[in-house]
Amino acid sequence: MKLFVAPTSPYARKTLVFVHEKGAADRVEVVRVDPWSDPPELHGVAPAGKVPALVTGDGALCESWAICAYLDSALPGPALVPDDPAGRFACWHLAGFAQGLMDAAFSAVMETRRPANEQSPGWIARQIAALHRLVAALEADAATLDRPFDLGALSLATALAYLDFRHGDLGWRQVAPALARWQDVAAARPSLRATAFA
Ligand SMILES: N[C@@H](CCC(=O)N[C@@H](CS)C(=O)NCC(=O)O)C(=O)O
Repeated sequence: MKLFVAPTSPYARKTLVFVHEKGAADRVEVVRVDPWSDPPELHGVAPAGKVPALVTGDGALCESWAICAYLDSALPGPALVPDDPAGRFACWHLAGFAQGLMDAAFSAVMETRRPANEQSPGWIARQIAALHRLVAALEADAATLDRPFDLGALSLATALAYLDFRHGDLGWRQVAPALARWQDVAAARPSLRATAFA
């Protein structure tokens, strides 16, 4: 299998962390591309032109959560999407919040990359407001994070690492100390250390 990634993409990093947590890094060929330069090899498998994209014997897959869900059964290693209904709900609940956090954080960064006269301060403020709401909700529920490091947890750890990487100025650690403590433990895992943003 081939996994197209970019070194600063939180969505791509989520899939890389997932592969490492499965203990299956040797089963996936990682192809680094710059999606913003429109590489034909990426467009050939992922017409949307986004990373991550996974090429499998069954065909190509896009969307980080779909790639992880597919890899959970396609790769050996521990199940990272729980089978039991309660565990499964908790996993997808957290994965959804983490995706929202990534979307808000990434979208705010992308807006600042546009030419100055095309940027919308209102749009950036809307994304940052969503980010703060998500961090507050996660902090309020931090006690529930004491659970297996499944797809939901690794998605959250990757999203929070992206906040540290791109939004350190927002001070999320100060307003969410329990979440920050959880993140410090998660960030020390070999899967997170092996996939740092570059
Ligand atoms: N919802 C997608 C988001 C993927 C995404 O936005 N990837 C960015 C990099 S972080 C990208 O490749 N953007 C290129 C583009 O929009 O042209 C996922 O979860 O995989």
